[in-house]
Amino acid sequence: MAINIGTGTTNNMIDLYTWTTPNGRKVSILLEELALDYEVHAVNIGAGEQKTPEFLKISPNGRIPAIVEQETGLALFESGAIMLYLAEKHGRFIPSEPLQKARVVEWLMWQMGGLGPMAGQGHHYLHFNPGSSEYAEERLSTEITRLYRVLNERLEGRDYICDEYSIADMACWPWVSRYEWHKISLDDFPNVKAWYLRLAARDAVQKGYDVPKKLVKFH
Ligand SMILES: N[C@@H](CCC(=O)N[C@@H](CS)C(=O)NCC(=O)O)C(=O)O
Repeated sequence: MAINIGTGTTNNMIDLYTWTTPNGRKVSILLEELALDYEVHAVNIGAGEQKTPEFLKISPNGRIPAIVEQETGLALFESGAIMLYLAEKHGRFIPSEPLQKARVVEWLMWQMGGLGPMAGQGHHYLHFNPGSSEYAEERLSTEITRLYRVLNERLEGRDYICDEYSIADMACWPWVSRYEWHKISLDDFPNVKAWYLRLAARDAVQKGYDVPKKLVKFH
């Protein structure tokens, strides 16, 4: 994999290292919403490309997503950190007013520390390896259902998770898009369902969801 480590140039291209997973899609959806120039580098996590010494130079935790911003030379991993950086830099999808901003960060952290890790483990036990651990299935299913309930309650009377469409919505949406893997019926969570369809109707969400388009490397 060719890693293009930024050195600080006039080139405002962002290199996005990603795969067809919720954490990757969070960032491609934001890049689409911000209408930024970015080049997609598919990192096949099934083939272990995320653990190569070259990739670890920009993502030392050995996971996607990561970006390299050519203009500044910044290499950044952790989807939440990437989203905060890009949203703040471009002054969009995160409020500047501290109290409102805290609310967006709160729900972003809820996704990073709750929905993402629990649903991610759920993919292993509920979707890919059902029957391998009754205990894990029961525990994850209970917790994931609880998290959908929390989101459903938050969305009561709201179009978006916070006052306006924000990175909190973009962070949660690709996880909820795997509701079938979570053995969740969105009909049981009507506010989540309405929000899910509201975001699905956005062009940027559809485009960002579709990254990388092909399951082959394209540098
Ligand atoms: N907290 C990290 C989690 C990243 C993560 O778990 N990425 C997964 C794909 S969604 C990955 O790269 N898995 C490959 C592996 O575990 O080796 C983030 O939000 O960026």
